[in-house]
Amino acid sequence: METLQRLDAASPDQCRLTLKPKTIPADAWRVPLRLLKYKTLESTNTTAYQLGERGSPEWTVVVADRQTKGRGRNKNKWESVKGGLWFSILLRPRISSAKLSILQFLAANATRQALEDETRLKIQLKWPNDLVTNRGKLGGILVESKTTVDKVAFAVIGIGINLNQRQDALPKGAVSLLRETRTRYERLRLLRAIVHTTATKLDDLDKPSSIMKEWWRNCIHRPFHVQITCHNETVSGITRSIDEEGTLLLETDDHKVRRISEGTLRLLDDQSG
Ligand code: BT5
Repeated sequence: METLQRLDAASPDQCRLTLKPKTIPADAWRVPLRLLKYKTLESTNTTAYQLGERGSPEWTVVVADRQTKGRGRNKNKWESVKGGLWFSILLRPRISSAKLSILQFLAANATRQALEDETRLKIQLKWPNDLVTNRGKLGGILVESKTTVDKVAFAVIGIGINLNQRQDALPKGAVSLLRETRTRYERLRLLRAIVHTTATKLDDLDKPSSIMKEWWRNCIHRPFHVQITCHNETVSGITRSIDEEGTLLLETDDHKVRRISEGTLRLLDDQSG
């Protein structure tokens, strides 16, 4: 509580607490969730990270109606107007920092499954961190962490889902659940489903191969013709598989196998392969 009041005082315009933090009993949420709900934040990941540094317990969840500095990977901007589901889960996983990359895939699996169960819409995954339908990008995941030597002090799983925004409020190439299903969704119900599914799947954190198998099974570009851009290099080919660290195996157009661990992937229209 005190921590939050200090956060509020630090930036009164950006950081307004709209609901008293409360711990919801484990039997209702499967985990002892502490849900902190804000009207406006710069980024739920930033607030969750600050709370992590100040010793907040795991399963502290920060949700905001809108974000003024929502972010994706590599300083990409994440459009976060009112109507979407923007939240971050603070975890303190007992894994080595080398295994952190798996959390992003686990969170993507959990989010995909929870949303599909709730909406009946077919949702797929796009490497490395996107949730998509066949018409565009529905959401994304951003995992940030604090590590000491090879241990993880805490990790923040940031999840952004376009929920009830109309098409004209969405960036280019994006879709919302409203647009895809013509139904409006209750934000906290979906949040709860995603947190619940994440908690269930976390039991398997030490089984990276089953996490990656599930991810690959639901991947939209398996095995399609894609283009991947990383820094100033662009390479195209067929995505053949993904390994236990989330590295993509690409069979390039000139039939070499490349292992790609970061980049932005685009599906090519021809879809050979
Ligand atoms: C992501 O980054 O897809 C991860 C996004 C994570 C957002 C959540 S919201 C809660 C938490 N707090 C934060 O500040 N972040 C997390 P990336 O793969 O880098 O994709 C970013 C790209 O997606 C942008 O460059 C745009 O092209 C596109 N984009 C931006 N906003 C979008 C939106 N609302 N819907 C779909 N695409 C979007």
